[in-house]
Amino acid sequence: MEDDDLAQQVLDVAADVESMETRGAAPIATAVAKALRAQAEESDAADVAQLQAELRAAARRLLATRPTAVSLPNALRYVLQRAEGESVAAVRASVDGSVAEFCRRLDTAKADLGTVGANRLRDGDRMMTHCHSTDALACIEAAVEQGKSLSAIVKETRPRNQGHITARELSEMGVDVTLVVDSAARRYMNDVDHVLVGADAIAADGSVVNKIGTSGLAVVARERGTPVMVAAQTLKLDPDTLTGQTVDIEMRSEAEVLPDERRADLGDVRVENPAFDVTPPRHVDAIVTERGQFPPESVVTLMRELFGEGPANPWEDGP
Ligand code: RUB
Repeated sequence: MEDDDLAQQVLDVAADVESMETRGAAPIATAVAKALRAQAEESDAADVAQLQAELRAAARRLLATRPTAVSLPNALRYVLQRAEGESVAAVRASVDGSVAEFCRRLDTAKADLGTVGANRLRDGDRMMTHCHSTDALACIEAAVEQGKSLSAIVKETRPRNQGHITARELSEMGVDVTLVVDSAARRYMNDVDHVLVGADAIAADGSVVNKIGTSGLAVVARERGTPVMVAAQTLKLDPDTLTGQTVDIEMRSEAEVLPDERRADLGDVRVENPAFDVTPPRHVDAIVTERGQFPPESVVTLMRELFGEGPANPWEDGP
């Protein structure tokens, strides 16, 4: 199936995820689920098999955008596994229903996770954050709503400075914010009570894949005895890792690190821009989810409960 045959919303969502116009696990998951719904609504498939094939093709296009964010395949899985029915209209209705249910669950999950995370934060605590995580911010927001007064050291998070979004949102919540460059993390580690980050994917062994720089931050935190808390909905659990696969780390454009006009001044240098890194479970104290908090080594139990022994890839065409 050619791109031309896909619903315009599928192509637009794919472009927005690729360019990071849409970013963060929940916004990505919501956008791709709704794009599948648009594909179902706009399709003029003659029969159920054709509509299901179109949905699989749309899912493959969406899947090709960002390789690390596991919320994306998990959202596609949720909708595709339920895209069944006796007629085209019935499949369409089931896609519509499952997208609505998926989005409802995401909202509830974020609120429940926030309450769990907030319980770890005490009045007067200071956190250090990295990147911008809606799950991490949900914990802080819930703590603020409980009447706790909090402050934060916010790392700017080169190269795309998502820390600026965190700084603005925390400050709007009434949190006292200090923005620092990434390399100042160790300098400020003695002044914080928690490192609080999100995750793009969590592997079966409890490793946390998050924005580049998280693993170094966790090492520094461990050196100083500062607890590292990872806020991540169960949507971030990567079922592919149950069968031994590793998480793909997205490499992004070199121009994000060094604009072309500056690069010419530096001569013949290689530039690399990995978007994420892997923090081993021994450097993480707790993974906070909507199902409660877990030591990283035990998330595998939760993963088996939610996904069974291995993943399904419902976007693949049959033999
Ligand atoms: C974002 C990032 C965030 C996680 C979690 O990276 O690393 O920490 O996605 O975010 P990018 P959330 O900006 O490259 O997508 O909790 O909002 O899902």
